[in-house]
Amino acid sequence: MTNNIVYIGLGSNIEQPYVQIKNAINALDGLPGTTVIADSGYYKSRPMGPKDQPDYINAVVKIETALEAKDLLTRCQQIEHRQGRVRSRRWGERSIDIDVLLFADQQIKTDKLTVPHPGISQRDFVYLPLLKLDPAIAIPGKMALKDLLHYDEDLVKDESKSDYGCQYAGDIDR
Ligand code: A4P
Ligand code: MG
Repeated sequence: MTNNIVYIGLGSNIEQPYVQIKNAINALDGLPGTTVIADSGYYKSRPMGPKDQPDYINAVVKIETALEAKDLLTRCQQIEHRQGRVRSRRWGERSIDIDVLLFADQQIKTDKLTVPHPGISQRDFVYLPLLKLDPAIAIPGKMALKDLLHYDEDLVKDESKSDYGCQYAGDIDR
């Protein structure tokens, strides 16, 4: 069986976001044939989309998995469901959102799954934690993420001083 390296994005802004993220990471680690190898730590940012909702906590994890992409997505949606995810308005508040950002070097476009996730290079709450885990990471079919962003590497090393909306918010104790 082939194991693939996969990056998963997590976000939460209601019902104890720090706990939601930590619980979702532990749930990912418990999936069949799957191990969480590294996490980015917590990141905090103002909401993208409607402003009348709480700030978000986000994180990215690097996992190794024997699951296929579509099965991993189904498992992620089951974890969302178990953690009380309710689909409300677009870009609205949620207890947990789990997105498959990158799946090895695969490029997938089906009704249910687009990989690489199309929002990576527009969302600082995704690319900052992703670059922290792997500053040289490449987007399959494109180029190095940091080149895609015209990204200043100093900001990755010291995001507490960044001008970006997204700030590092502590280690995940898991
Ligand atoms: N889907 C397709 N590709 C993927 C993929 N790579 N990973 C499909 C996960 N799902 C994928 O998902 C809708 C459908 O996308 C799924 O059925 C799946 O088949 P969803 O989780 O219900 O909704 P969504 O795509 O997450 O869209 P939503 O909820 O409108 O918004 P976003 O884009 O997730 O944004 N602000 C901050 N600061 N931090 C945040 O994390 N998140 C959102 C939600 C808004 N503002 C935010 C944040
Ligand atoms: Mg989602």
